Amino acid sequence: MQGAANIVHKDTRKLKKTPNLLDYEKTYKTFNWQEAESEIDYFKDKTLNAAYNIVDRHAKGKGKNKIALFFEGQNGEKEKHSFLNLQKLTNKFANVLAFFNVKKGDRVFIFLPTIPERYIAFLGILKVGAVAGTLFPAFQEVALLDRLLDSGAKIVITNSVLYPRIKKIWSKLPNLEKVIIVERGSVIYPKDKRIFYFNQEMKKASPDFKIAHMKKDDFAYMLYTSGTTGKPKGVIHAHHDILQAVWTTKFALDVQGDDIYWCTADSGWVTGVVYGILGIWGLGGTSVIFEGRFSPASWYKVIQDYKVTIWYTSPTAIRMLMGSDVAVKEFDLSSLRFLGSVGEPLNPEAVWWSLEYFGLPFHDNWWMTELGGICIANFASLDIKPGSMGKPMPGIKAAIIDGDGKELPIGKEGSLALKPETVSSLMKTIWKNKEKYNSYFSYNWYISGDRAYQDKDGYFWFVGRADDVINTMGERIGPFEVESVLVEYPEVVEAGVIGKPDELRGEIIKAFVVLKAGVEATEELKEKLKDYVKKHLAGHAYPREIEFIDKLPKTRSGKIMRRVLKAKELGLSTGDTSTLEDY
Ligand code: 6R9
Repeated sequence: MQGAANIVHKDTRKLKKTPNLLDYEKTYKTFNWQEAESEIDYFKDKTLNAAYNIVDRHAKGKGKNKIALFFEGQNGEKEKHSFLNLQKLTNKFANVLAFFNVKKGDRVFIFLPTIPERYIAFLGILKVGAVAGTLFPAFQEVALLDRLLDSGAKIVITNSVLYPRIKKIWSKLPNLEKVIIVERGSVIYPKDKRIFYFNQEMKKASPDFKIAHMKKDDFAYMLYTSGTTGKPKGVIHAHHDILQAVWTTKFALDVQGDDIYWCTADSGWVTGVVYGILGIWGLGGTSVIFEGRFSPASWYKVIQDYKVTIWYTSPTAIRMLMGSDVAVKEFDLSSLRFLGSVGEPLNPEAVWWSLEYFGLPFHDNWWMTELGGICIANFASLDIKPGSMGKPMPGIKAAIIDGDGKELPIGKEGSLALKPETVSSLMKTIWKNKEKYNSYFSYNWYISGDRAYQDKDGYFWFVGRADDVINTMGERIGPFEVESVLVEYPEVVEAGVIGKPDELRGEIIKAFVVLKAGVEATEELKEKLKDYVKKHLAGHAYPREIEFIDKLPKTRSGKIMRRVLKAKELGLSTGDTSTLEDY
């Protein structure tokens, strides 16, 4: 592999392994999702279960003793589970849920750090046919209440450290019947008849379970995601969505038989679900799960100790590694053979840096929670144009369109859209919000909300979001969610929140805050407001910058014009302000 001019050229004969997808053009022309079905298993009655594909089918055959999961805890404790073992544990947990009367379609949420129980719980939920919801451990009561109330979650699985946040809001959650506390680490036993303990229940449960037979489009998991307005929306994915997860893990992440794979994403994020659970185990691969905190040394050590070959991470993490003094040379990272990145634009420097330091380039890829799997990618066999998201996954039709749904010519910037019927893992609905679901589609296209263009060689280039959604450290945050929490603070009248470009984090959250008359605008108050958002919404969704202003720009109908705030912040023209209230 060599970097010449602006392209990373690949010679596939020189790669450590021949890529699964060797001839992109040919495969793109011939691939179809019907034939691709051979990669997943159905029951005799033509139903399926994603968890059967993820665990049970591998636990049956020759690979039953293969390690599915290597776990390293925050205190260095180590654990490993074969597929056979994972089958027993997930069956047991499915029995626990069945005993608690969890039925097909019930929502069960997981609020845990990166520990094996999180994965066991997720798969147990799928096995009973319930809908699994995942939550970031950074969530505080506002974020939790929004999600647990809207979804009507029946059971939450958490631990003693996180449980107090649930306790605070439980009285507002009429559907929440029980909480299961995982004992790993320290455990407090609150006196409450509605609380149960993971290991205690698992001990009583049988390792045999009759897995639920699900229809293709029956719901499997849900994830809340942010838009410009309103509360987060519950994106629903089905059991059959495993098909795209498996094929993209094969093609876009190039996972093969004996690879050791590490997806660093938290399962509160769609990447952690699809590529931390569905894809890798759907293929029968070995995955590393690391609970420890991020630091360049701790991450390099994971790669070294577990001889990680495939590493899927995000641009902010890569930039933090680039900015650190910890020399890559101090570690033996020679096991690595393929690097992937997702979540936000991967700047070209990051690709050149990784080529220099790891001898391998990062492969950027693009998709969204709603899409359920990678849709555009830099593939192992293709040259990389650093800064580009790559080409469409075989099976998927992507295009740049104008406002009338017409495809734009090469080089023209427009709306990045996909033909919905070609995205096998496309969301099935938005929970209790059909109107929102319908709003994603027009002129027979799925509209991503991203602006992009395609070059003459078919590579897609990201330009920006078409809406006000903020992408900080790869995480989508709706300005409205942050504004809502800020205005709860007694001294605040109103707030407008934008994403401000940031070299490390992609964007940071910046809040413009209007204070009540007579309140002094101090630095101390800024810190208090930051803390307030951290404590009530989520540890990572707080405004790193706050500016006090007298008045927010608003439309005549009273909507905050975040576009104007942003333009002002960046020193750009404010554009058309004819709908603006006198400003
Ligand atoms: C998987 C995931 C989706 C939004 C998406 C876009 C941004 C994702 C990107 C990227 C530039 C990439 N995004 N990948 N932007 N280059 N390679 O990230 O899902 O959290 O739903 O976010 O993230 O704006 O529309 P999700």
